[in-house]
Amino acid sequence: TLTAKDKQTVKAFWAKVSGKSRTSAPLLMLVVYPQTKTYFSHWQDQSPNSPAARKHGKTVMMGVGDAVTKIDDLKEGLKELSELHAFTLRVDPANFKILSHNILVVMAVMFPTDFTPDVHVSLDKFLAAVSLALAEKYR
Ligand code: HNI
Repeated sequence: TLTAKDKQTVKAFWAKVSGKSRTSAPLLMLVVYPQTKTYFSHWQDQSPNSPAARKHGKTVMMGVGDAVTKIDDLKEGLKELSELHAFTLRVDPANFKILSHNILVVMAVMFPTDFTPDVHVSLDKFLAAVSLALAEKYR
């Protein structure tokens, strides 16, 4: 579970980096884990750098930012987003782990100074909690 210190660490880190790293993690996911592209077959341009991919990357990272504001009750806060991914989009929840990993990698590379061991641990825990909340409606 996320401690008060984890929450504080995640909020402070996100406040610093949000806006500067809008699309990179979802794009990296499409490149490094090409199987995740199956969910985006409706895009005309399948390259990870296409306008649709960039726009979606931004949407997802805004979603993570929104989750930061709901950090005290992620299950309730992400209920509708979970329903969307479970029933409408039918995204395999294993992909949430893949995306979380890519977010950590991108943050570590882009913000090596701010990405301290404390931030690494707290952000990892937060993303796991977000993934769990998003997977909530699958059962
Ligand atoms: Ni996800 C749409 C947030 C992980 C596939 N996703 C969204 C939207 C948000 C969002 C916000 C837009 C909702 C709307 O239109 O109302 N997605 C998130 C978050 C995570 C996540 C916060 C995890 C941290 N999504 C994933 C993963 C996949 C994924 C891992 C697949 C690999 N998402 C989608 C697809 C859509 C989507 C597909 C619809 C896109 C479209 O073009 O219609």
